[in-house]
Amino acid sequence: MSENHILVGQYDSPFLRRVAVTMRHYDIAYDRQVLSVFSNADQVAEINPLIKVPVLILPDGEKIFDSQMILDYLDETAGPDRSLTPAAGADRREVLRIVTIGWGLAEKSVALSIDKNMHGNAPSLQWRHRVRHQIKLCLEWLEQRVTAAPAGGPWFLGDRLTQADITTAAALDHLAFRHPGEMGRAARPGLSALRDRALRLDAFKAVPLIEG
Ligand SMILES: N[C@@H](CCC(=O)N[C@@H](CS)C(=O)NCC(=O)O)C(=O)O
Repeated sequence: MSENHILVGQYDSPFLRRVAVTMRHYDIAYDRQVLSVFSNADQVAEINPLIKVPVLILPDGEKIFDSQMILDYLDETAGPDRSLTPAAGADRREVLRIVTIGWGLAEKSVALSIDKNMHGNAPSLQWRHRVRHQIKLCLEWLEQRVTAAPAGGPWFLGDRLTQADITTAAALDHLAFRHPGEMGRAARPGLSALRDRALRLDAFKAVPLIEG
């Protein structure tokens, strides 16, 4: 058993990355178990029957699956004064609303990668078209939200950094790296600025998308 938390998975997962950035932000130390869901599938299956990452293993051996469940645990551990998710009310609903779309954007970006890597011989063009359309609509929605931020930002909630910013930046960085053609960078100045700003945070710099 480890004294530290153990984070299972690779930083190129936008789901794992938002968890790792959040742990850095909260100063919660962790060790890594760097496993790929494809090339180390049997080992990941022993940890999570869904063969998915991230998984967080607590110092007492308890496992938490799914990035949103892990964030819930981390917010509780950090406490209400430091939590990146507001405790109640309209701010909480707005952050969770943006997190849901940012998290969904990450899911669609990963789906497009799996499609390109695994369905190359038998692509479903109709399905791919649908995912690309979902990505475009999520980007438009997020751009509108960040442009309407209180006092012009710099974050979704104005001057307060929240999980909405971290999740969205992790999703945008995955999309920009894996599928640059989908970003429409020039047409999304608000999101480009948000991503650039987030990547300059120490917590993000410590968690590079591509390791080594
Ligand atoms: N809802 C999950 C999604 C996690 C997820 O899909 N992770 C990818 C890696 S980026 C994965 O494990 N894929 C393997 C699979 O779905 O079979 C979360 O937010 O943690």
